[in-house]
Amino acid sequence: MKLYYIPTTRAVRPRWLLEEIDISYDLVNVTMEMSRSNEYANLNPHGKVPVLVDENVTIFESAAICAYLADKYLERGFAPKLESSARAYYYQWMFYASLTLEAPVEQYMFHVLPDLPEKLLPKQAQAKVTPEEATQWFAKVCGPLNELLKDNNYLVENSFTAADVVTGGVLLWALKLGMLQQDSPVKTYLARLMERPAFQKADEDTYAKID
Ligand SMILES: N[C@@H](CCC(=O)N[C@@H](CS)C(=O)NCC(=O)O)C(=O)O
Repeated sequence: MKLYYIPTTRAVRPRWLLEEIDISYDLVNVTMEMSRSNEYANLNPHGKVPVLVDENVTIFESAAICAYLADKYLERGFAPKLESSARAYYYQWMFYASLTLEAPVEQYMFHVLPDLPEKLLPKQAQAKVTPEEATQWFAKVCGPLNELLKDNNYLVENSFTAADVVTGGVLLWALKLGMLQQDSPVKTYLARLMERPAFQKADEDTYAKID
């Protein structure tokens, strides 16, 4: 199994889950030059990370990779069983993290790191909202998370799943960008996730080298 990877990017999410599952994998460090090559376009037509290659499967999108891995190693308990109604909430938080929670964080990031390479989103669509607006937007979308995490340690049946990896990965960005200033159940939850040995193996302090 090969994970195409750049440190501190969304590629940290599947790496973290691979560490949780505790299987061996190869990490391929993708350079910007490599990500623009025709060869890499065969792996991900958008030239982005992460990509997972697992025998006959080549898959992009960080949340999809996490969902794929959690199901492939279902016996490790990182996804509810197919027949379980908890599966509905698992999907909810996976999609929420990728679509709803990440949007204001990405907009905020465009202000803090304006020179990050971005192959798809036109420049004028980046940082379209002010940092203050992004912060307010983020606070609103954190509402249901804060509510749930008042009484729970994890998102689905109070047990750690890939939905925590994807959500934690987005919150990690928010923390590193300085968006998580005030104490909240969400901040406590992230601190709990960051104590996990698998998280610590996948997380890196330094931002990816951009060439
Ligand atoms: N929705 C995709 C986003 C992938 C993505 O934008 N990856 C960034 C790193 S976080 C990237 O490769 N950027 C390089 C570029 O756009 O040139 C996912 O979650 O995998």
